[in-house]
Amino acid sequence: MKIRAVEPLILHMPLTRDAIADSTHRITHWGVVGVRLTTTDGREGFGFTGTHADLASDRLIAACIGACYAPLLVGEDAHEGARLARKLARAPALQWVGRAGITQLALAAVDVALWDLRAKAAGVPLWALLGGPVRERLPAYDTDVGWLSFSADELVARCRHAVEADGFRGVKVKVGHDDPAVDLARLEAVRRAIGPAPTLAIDGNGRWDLPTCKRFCARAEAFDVFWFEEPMWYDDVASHAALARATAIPIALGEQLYTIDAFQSFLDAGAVHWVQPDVTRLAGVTEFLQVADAAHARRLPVAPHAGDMSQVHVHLAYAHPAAALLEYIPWIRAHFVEPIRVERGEFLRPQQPGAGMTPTPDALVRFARPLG
Ligand code: 0YR
Ligand code: MG
Repeated sequence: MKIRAVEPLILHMPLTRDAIADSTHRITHWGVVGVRLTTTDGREGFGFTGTHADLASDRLIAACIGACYAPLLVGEDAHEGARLARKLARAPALQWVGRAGITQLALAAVDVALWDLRAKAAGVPLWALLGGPVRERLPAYDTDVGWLSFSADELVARCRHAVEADGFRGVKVKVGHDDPAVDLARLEAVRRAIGPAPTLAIDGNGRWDLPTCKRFCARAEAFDVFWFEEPMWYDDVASHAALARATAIPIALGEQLYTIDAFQSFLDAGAVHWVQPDVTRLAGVTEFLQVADAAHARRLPVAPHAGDMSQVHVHLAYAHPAAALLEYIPWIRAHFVEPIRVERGEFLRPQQPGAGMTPTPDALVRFARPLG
């Protein structure tokens, strides 16, 4: 299964609503930026990272794939997964300029595409190639009901609908207003509306500082918060460790961490309880599995972050024993050959061979943006 061609791709897929915001970002499209690998025996493997559809930086990721990773891949046998992963991750020139940011997002996409090729060649879904399933059911939690851009009334109505009508066992609500009292009032209203049983997680997207988080958590504990995700700046291990000691609310993070080393720092410091690796920001499936194993070794649960809108993570979560639940955001599912599906609050297990990242032929044309 020799790699013949490496073709970078930029797809900008519109959200299923006009725009959404968290404490830090406001977006209208999801950026699906990555690669199509073609083999000499005619197979195609797809892998993508996830972005906020900023064309200028998306072009840097695509250019990195085309200029830096393609020469390392062409002519290689895609079956030699471990050797290739090491070759890509340790390429001297890229090690010098990379290990995070643009180069790592590019590597994530390439690694996923290689796994996609291998699963397709084996004729099985990725979860089966990885030895799964390890579980019968995979609960979903709904992120798409909790945006900061929703009014309090809309937020409450959507959360109630998610648990009462759609059968989700949990929701996630964004926090991070300038005045945390606004968030406390929104949380109180959501908890009152959904009742005591559903899980209620919150996500700060890194906006607040330690004193703000300590005061906020002392009051938020009354609403039985399932986890507080990215309460503070993404790389700040010491502050997260301090907050973890100060509050009964579990800490979740990982969507902005690029390496297993970064995860180890948080794990060593006792600064994270819910581990949230993202296959689109780590070095793909390869490093995702390493992080999930590291979490598992500490008996900590994994809840992957959906930079891939869970198209790949649904496979990984069905195959890894530490993965306890998975984020659901349905914006772009319709544009993949096998869309993720949630019924009565649980992800269905994918059935088609591959890693789940093959866009529909229509999506490949309709959402393509020029590479330069
Ligand atoms: C929108 N999920 C997240 C989205 C999401 C962000 O900016 O990208 O909220 O990545 O935090 O848990
Ligand atoms: Mg988040």
